[in-house]
Amino acid sequence: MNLENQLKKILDKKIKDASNEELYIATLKLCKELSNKKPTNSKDEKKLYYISAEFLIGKLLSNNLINLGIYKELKEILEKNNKNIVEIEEIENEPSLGNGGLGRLAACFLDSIATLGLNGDGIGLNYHFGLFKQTFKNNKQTEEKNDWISSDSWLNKTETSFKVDFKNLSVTSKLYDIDVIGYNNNVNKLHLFDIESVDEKLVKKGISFNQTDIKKGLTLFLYPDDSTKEGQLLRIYQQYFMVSSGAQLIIKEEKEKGHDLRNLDKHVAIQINDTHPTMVIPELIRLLSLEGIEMKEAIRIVTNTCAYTNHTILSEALEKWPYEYLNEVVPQLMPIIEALDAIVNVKYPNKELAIIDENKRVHMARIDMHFSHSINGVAALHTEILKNEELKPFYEIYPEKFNNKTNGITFRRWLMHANYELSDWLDSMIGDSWKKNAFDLEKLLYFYNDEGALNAIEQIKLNNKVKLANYIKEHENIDIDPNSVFLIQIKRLHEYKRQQMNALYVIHKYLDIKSGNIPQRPITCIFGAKAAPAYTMAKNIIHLLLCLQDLIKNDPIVSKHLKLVMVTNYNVTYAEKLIPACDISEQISLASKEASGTGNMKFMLNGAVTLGTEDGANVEIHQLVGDDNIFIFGQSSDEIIEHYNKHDYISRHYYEKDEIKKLVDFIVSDDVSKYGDINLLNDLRNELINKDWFMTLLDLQDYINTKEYALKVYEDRERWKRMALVNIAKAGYFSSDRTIAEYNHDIWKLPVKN
Ligand code: 26Q
Repeated sequence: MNLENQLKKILDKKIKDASNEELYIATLKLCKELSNKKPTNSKDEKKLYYISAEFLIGKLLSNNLINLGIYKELKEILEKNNKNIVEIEEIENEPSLGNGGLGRLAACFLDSIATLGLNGDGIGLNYHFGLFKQTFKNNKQTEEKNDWISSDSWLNKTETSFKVDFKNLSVTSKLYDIDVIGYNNNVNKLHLFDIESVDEKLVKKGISFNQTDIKKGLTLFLYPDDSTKEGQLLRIYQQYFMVSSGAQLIIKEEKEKGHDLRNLDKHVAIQINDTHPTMVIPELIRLLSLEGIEMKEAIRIVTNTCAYTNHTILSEALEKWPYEYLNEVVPQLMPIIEALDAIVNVKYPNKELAIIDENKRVHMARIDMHFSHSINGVAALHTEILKNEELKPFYEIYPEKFNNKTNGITFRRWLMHANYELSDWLDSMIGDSWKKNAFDLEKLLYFYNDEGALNAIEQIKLNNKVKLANYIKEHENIDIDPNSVFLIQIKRLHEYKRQQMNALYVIHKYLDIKSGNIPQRPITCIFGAKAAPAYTMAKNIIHLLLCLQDLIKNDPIVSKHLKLVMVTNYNVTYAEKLIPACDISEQISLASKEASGTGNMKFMLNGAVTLGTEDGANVEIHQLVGDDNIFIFGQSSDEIIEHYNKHDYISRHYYEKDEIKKLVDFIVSDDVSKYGDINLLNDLRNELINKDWFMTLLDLQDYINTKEYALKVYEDRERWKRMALVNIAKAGYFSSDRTIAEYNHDIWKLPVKN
């Protein structure tokens, strides 16, 4: 049956008579039907389980249509009936199952694992209200529950269910699956566990709820506030619930395949995405012991099965749970954690390596490093810093375990879907082999001096800017000029990412315009960021951005030349609109602090030029595009690490320098504070002057100078178009297909088909 008839059959009416809602549901059902007919992997193959607290998958409709190979055909059928696929896509709620880079990486990885035909499923949790929905009131961030699950969703209820025991209670886990459809390939699963007894009514106002009601509340939110003991215990409940359900699923599947659990490491690979799923190690050891395997042997099997990815070097993000908290929730794991600690202590009597420290805190990453066979960082620089600085004592004892896997992104979502105009144009110029072999994008270099090609790149960018301007008008009620230059910083709000430095640039530009220096072309600075609800300084930075947005909007002179837009509730869907429209990609973290970044790769792929520090994967972008196609500023990671070691950075010294003082003081001027809360602005200013742990003022002048230079180069349109072309052409390395092929070759060793 052809596609049109299939759709009509599900709809049970004519396409032209159906509403967008009806068409969305019908298309969703159609995808599920087609997905069911796709091949799954053979039962005997080795299988990967990618365990992660986050899977920031984004909307799935268009992605699934693309990967099923029917997007274009369906779009045409709908058009013929006067329907617009973009409007139908809007019906879908974006799943709120992640927070930032780590979660989006997990989603890109699932796409690539399925696309490469590898046998690998994801394991995570089905958070009913996800992270949170961000709104702004009085120029401050407020949080609301994100009620994303609708009656017709991609979640498929299964019959699979497990009992998960805690110290004082037991819960039943229920498994929901989402199909992960590979691009022209087979189908894997994202397994999301939920508690049977979940009760959404527990949440009364905003995102607050009784955190001690585990039976009702365990799967309500991702990263519930952990500023209290109850909050921390809830996180432990969540983590154990995830890994215990996951471990039981793995063992069940192995038994069904008739595999001997003593050969688990031959049949199964487990990737532990940061430390949140670490308890899977002691839990699997416990379960194997219950199956009659001797403890020592169980430890060997689990170590050979598990591999750990580190995503951060910020010490506050490395999880350390008080022994007593773990004991209060999962006492059954404690003898195992004690035994692992004892093994380590005997072999390596070095406090830095101990799992349980002198303050009786359990270092989760240390469990991972001792009892898995692979430890990887997520960009070349990051892995080097892990080896030589942060995890040095571990590198010394386990050099063979350390390896680098530079992150990647799926080009299906971040080019074919988000920027179909560029994608189609690339097909017409260089063929479509890049969709399976991303390095083929380099063929574009052939057109380096081709005026027609360069103009096409510029025109596509302009079209995307017009689309974004319309979207921002509709969603934020702010007018932006598509002919202005778009500078975009979109990522979680964190001091190390230095959105505050960008805000200080905006102040610089504001004052410059006020004093009569009119920029050659209007400048549009766009931000998108959520702050963790308990992270006060991050919220203060958002407050400053929103106040500046108002200040500029209400200034009839300045607003002709400068705009600041802080988009509301930045998420994957918003990123898909912002990234294709960007001219200058802001990647301005303090060198050594951003493990990799993946937004930087998405921008590059879409023809934006990076303005950044030598941090994370920016280093590799720089190497690929060369000095002429990127704007680098700021001190190097070696210099920064030295400042930390010598304690020689004193922000006040930088503050005292003339222009910087003026910019920092402007934060608390009447001009700004009339739009907000002077106390919050004061706190932010004081932080910058007296502490500035992430060295904003150190790099500020260099940042301002480099940004001014980038804006000047932007006016050399011929040069800029070539820069955009080189960035697109060199982005192939950042395909997550390449990353996943490396994980598989070095760590998982699953059979590769075709
Ligand atoms: C830790 C302790 C207690 C509570 C929460 C956490 C916690 C939560 C989330 C720690 C870390 C995260 C998320 C980290 C993350 O997203 N890291 C990003 O991972 C990306 C993919 O590798 C990198 O590109 C980014 O550089 C890195 O910041």
